Amino acid sequence: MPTPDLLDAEKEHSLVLVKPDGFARGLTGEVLRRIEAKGYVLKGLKIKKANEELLGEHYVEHKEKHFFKDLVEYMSSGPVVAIVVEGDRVIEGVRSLMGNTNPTLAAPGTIRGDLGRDWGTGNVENIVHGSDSPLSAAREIALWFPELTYKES
Ligand code: D4T
Repeated sequence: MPTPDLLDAEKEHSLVLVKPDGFARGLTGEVLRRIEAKGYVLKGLKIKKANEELLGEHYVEHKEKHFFKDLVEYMSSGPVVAIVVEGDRVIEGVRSLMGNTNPTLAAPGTIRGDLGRDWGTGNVENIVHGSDSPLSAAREIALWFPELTYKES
């Protein structure tokens, strides 16, 4: 069995997803380019077709929301690219790069503002996800990258 990759527990990480719309539109490279150009470091990267179980865990805070079923359907409609990103204040930094959740309202200059729009599907197709807190990041990295473990530096 291969040795698991190690993450430095002293450093901050965010779990980023290029969502099915972003992947299908060929925007994975553009998302990665912006994250790397900002100076963050990629520590894990994979293409994965998420199932309902994984997405139920990932979006556990939204389980009771009216949009949950449609959200899971959209997120499982095609492959996503899951990325572990490292850097000081990377969680805030990635969310700043992403912009407002609603791509119609997201500011120009952000990923969602420059590349996203409402496609009339009824879903918020907003290209990317980024963890919203250190606690969420740890939970989400464990879900999407169970093979990654933390080392103390
Ligand atoms: P994620 O979690 O995907 O990075 O998005 P945000 O952090 O920007 O936004 P969120 O948690 O509030 O929403 C999660 C996810 O649900 C979709 N959504 C959201 C939706 O389909 N309808 C809605 O009304 C809202 C608020 C979009 C993102």
